[in-house]
Amino acid sequence: MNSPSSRSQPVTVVAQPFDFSFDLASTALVIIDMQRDFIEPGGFGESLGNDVSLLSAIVPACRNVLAAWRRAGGVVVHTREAHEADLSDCPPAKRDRGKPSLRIGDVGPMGRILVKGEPGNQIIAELAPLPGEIVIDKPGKGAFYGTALHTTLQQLNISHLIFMGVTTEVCVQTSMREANDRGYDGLLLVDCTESYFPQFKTATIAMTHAQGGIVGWTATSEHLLGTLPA
Ligand code: C5J
Repeated sequence: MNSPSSRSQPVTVVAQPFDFSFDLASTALVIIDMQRDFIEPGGFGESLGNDVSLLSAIVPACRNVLAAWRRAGGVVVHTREAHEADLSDCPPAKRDRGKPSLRIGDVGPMGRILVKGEPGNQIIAELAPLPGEIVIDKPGKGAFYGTALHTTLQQLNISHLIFMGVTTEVCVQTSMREANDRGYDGLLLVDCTESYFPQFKTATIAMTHAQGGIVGWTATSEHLLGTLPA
């Protein structure tokens, strides 16, 4: 990890709708819900009838960014969509929505669906959190709803967020919008996010950077990596 003094140079990423500038010391990499429940067969994603193989395609790109960000000494936040074992934080409306073959809390091949501590609720091995990295268990789609994320980021003087993860139009977009409303500048890495519906990913990217970046910025991981130490 680099020393804090080498982390204070502002850098600029080629992005849409215009360049995104950030200072590593005040920027966090936020990795949304790269958990087995969404990416591997037998989890929540598949129980809703989705083809989960689409999502695993982004893992190598996410891994590259995470490795480079760690080398640079940047703050890393991992989130998981995760409920208490007694489901006290899961409204019946959420549990019943979509009539999934396995509902939240039901026992599936990877343990109880979207329940804290279960095998399926763990972040995939390729992106597993390191000691000291922030892990946020979130009961909603957005990373700020019902969590300490905003307080934690404020304590670290973080003002800029770089987003990766799944799914683009659900938890990633919701989190970016929540961040935007709280005053953060957010950048979405387009090759490090995926949806079960390719057209929804395309639409989310477009609506994020439309109207002068009404939700935030979008860029490729290649452009971000070009700004980080090799
Ligand atoms: C969904 C998520 N799609 N992480 N969760 O239910 O996007």
